[in-house]
Amino acid sequence: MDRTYPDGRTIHLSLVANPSHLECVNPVVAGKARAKQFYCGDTDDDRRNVVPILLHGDAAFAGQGVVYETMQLAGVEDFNVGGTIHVIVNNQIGFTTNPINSRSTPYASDLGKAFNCPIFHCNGDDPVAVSRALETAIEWRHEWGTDVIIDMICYRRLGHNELDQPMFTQPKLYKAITRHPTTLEIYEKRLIDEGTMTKEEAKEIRDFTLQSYERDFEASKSYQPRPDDWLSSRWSGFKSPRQHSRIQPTGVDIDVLRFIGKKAGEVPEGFKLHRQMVKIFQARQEMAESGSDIDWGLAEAMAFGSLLLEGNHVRLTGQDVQRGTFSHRHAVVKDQDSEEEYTPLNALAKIVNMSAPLEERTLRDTQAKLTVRNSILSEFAVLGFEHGYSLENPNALILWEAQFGDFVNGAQVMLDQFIAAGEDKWLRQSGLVLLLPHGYDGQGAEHSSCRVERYLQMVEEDPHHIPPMGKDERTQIQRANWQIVNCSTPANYFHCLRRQIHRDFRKPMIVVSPKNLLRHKRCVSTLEDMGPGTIFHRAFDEANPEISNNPGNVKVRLIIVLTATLIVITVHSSIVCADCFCNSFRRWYSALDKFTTSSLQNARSWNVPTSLSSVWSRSLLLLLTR
Ligand SMILES: Cc1ncc(C[n+]2csc(CCOP(=O)(O)OP(=O)(O)O)c2C)c(N)n1
Ligand SMILES: [Mg+2]
Repeated sequence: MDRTYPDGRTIHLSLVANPSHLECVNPVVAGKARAKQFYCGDTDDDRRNVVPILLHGDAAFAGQGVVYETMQLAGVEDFNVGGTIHVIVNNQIGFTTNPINSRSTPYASDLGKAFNCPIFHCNGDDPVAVSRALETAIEWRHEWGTDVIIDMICYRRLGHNELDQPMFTQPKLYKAITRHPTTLEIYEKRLIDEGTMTKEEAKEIRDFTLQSYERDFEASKSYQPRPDDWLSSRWSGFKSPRQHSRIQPTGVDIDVLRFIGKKAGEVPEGFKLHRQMVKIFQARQEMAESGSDIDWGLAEAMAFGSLLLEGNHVRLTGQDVQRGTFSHRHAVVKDQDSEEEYTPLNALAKIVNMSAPLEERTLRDTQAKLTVRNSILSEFAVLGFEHGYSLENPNALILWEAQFGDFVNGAQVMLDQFIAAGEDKWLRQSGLVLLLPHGYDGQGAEHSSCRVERYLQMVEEDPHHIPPMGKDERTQIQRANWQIVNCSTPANYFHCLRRQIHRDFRKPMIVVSPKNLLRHKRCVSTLEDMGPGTIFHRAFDEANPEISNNPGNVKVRLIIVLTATLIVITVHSSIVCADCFCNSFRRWYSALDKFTTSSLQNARSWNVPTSLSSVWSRSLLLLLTR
């Protein structure tokens, strides 16, 4: 919604879709606001001009932990939005629960004390006082760039909803409320008594306002959302699930890849790398030069770097993502004397300001900015923030990485309410990528499984319908709610990251990401695997020529898809790597869940050949043959 003021100033208001889960929208609003600031140009003025405003209930503000998590982001680099205005509509009740049972602190707003926020307690029955408090809050936010809280003390006149009878639970309070005049009556009387307006003028304003509410209410009954309602300015040209988007190659010119690879292993003159890092960077240079043995970290750098050179912003956050939990990424390195930071992939070309026109951003000698930032130790708020960030601009690769995939369930509300269901509920697309380290490889309890079965279970596909798979008619991914990939080669990971941007639609992607494959000698790719004309592979075919050359000998009885460190060898078995889950895999998977779990526990005693189990440890499509 846009509003122009008499002096010519315009204000654009965006309302973020808000699920029933109270307060979970907070980090989404902050992330979307941060993205707007970034794409405007990210100056101090841009920060001032985009203002997140959150409306809270008193009980929810005090009780929901995500409020704290979001406020904790307020001062952190790359999450700082220059202050959020919090308005607590403090009706002194939460459904039927009294304040004494809702919190341990005297005021609903007391959380703000932990962050030194100014808190304005004001009387909701005095609209002028509320309006002054809001104006002061905005001035404070513009001057100091911190969060501000308005605690508007008021009351609830009726029950929580139409069925609720508040006298059941707060009889004394609601008797008093029944006798109390409404805010409108109090304010009208005040204006008339002091001579600001006549009774007739007051009635005229009231009737005019109520009529406009009535008109809109009536209009809402026949309102039909249009399929392209999700298109906001930056999204024009993107396709809805009903419009077909063709498969596009995601390969990149070999020389460009080699250039990015070398840059990813380079620091400026005089920058003092740790001596082990020197070796790691040298290895990167050698991999890029030879074009072979490219490991996971370098393939990721090549995906990021190529997208940046094409003018797409790339942003990755999560706990310890700069180095990478498993020390494979090194997207940001530190000088051993000064602790100065250096981000190799921001030195590929001249960084353009994201507010520049597209033609300028895609010039040959320019690149978009890479942001790789370690986050606060939260899953809920940080994933929500990145989801909000991803909604703003489709030409950006936004990723969030869990420390271990197991911890992502701290953000379950975000997955259930926003990421799995957002497109269907609100016609809003998001290309957010979740990297979830997964694998039963000895790191102990709660460090082994991203619970891929949960994502598979939440795929919104009709299990009885196998969609056409032809290259020119495939719309399966467009119609599903998200994608789940379990890449077993660095090149396939490279392609699926690039594919997120080189499409005419956006879809969240869950990457079951590796731990021990990050440095496995056989888990490598070549530059050719990422070169011109190459694309993402949904599955890899049988690698053993003895089997692939004699298909007549293979009679498939059972196919099991696994994502764990396990291999079951029967006398005649054949193993194929599955890099993408679809419909049918999901059904097999859930049917065989029990089997795989018990096999996992027994795997050691089965004397699994280690060479095989470690190579294909994470992604198995096991064909048991007669
Ligand atoms: C996370 C979550 N838990 C529970 C509910 C159910 N619920 C809906 S409203 C409400 C009370 C909210 O009280 P308050 O925050 O004071 O807001 P008010 O309704 O008084 O404006 C509850 C518990 C919910 N919507 N979300
Ligand atoms: Mg309340």
